[in-house]
Amino acid sequence: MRRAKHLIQIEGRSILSRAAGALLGSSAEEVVVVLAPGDREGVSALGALELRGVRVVFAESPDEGRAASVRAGVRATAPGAAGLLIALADQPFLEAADFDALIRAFGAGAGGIVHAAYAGERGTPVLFAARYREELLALRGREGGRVVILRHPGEVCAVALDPARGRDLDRPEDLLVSRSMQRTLSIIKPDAIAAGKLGGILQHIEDAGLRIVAMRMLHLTPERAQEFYAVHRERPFYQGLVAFMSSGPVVVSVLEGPDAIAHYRTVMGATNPEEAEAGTIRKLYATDVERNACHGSDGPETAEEEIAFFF
Ligand code: RTP
Ligand code: MG
Repeated sequence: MRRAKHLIQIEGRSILSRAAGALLGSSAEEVVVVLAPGDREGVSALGALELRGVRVVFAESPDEGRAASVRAGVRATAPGAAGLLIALADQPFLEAADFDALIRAFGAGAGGIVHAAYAGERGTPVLFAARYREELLALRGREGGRVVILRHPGEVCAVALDPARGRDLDRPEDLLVSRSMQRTLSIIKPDAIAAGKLGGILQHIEDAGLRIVAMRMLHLTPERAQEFYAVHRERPFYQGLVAFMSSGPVVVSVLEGPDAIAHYRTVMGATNPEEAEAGTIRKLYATDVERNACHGSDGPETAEEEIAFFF
């Protein structure tokens, strides 16, 4: 792994921290992170995870290849551990449940070596029974756990995991897509529905490269509209906004795509249609600054809250 790769951020968190956090949430008894010697940035990327029990060790000879990392990690684990699960920082989308699936299969006696499989292909993480400890400690150079797996074909068991979560960041194009993949909440407001613009706006959204991954038509009560727009409680337009948003049906949807949050705000245009750029939804369909056809989340936290509000 290139020196700084584990520091790459996805949605504000390094891939190292994401992977270590998922492991910490699993039923693994201890989590050891192996870093290159002197990798202070790696240590600080882990931040509070260290306080929560993630232990950091440094590879013995960083230039040797992955064997040195495997050895350092194996050496650092408790000698009494029943198994050793080897995971990589560059699979930042795996979740605690994925690691648990391997641990469960191992606990159920599926085999002495349990590895992830993605669409039938062998992949990482891999869980080795404690009896392979010495073989792992004997790895040298660029050898990895694979060498041990190939030596014991009869002991190997595969656990199928979702390829989307198991994808790694070896290819730069994966990174470009995954780094910015986001979800945002859209509301097509009562004015646009009443004017028969729902179909046009949805088409506009899809043509802009946003994928509609969930959708529902509903009629907000004044109470729900108040709650949704609670941040604007003190604003002079609040009462009018609540009355408008509960005046007729709306269509709420979850949009997904690269940089979906900012991208959808651009596609919508400025709050006030008079200031909106040509070709934006609000320029095309909004009536005025209040009856402005659509809503889109304004940041990652609000997107998460607003999606949970409706779905
Ligand atoms: P939204 O939240 O709906 O996506 O719109 P926004 O971020 O562009 O605008 P925001 O400032 O959050 O305002 C929320 C909604 O309140 C109505 N509004 N009325 N009468 C007014 O001056 C006024 N200003 C805002 C609009 O419906 C706006 O979208
Ligand atoms: Mg807003």
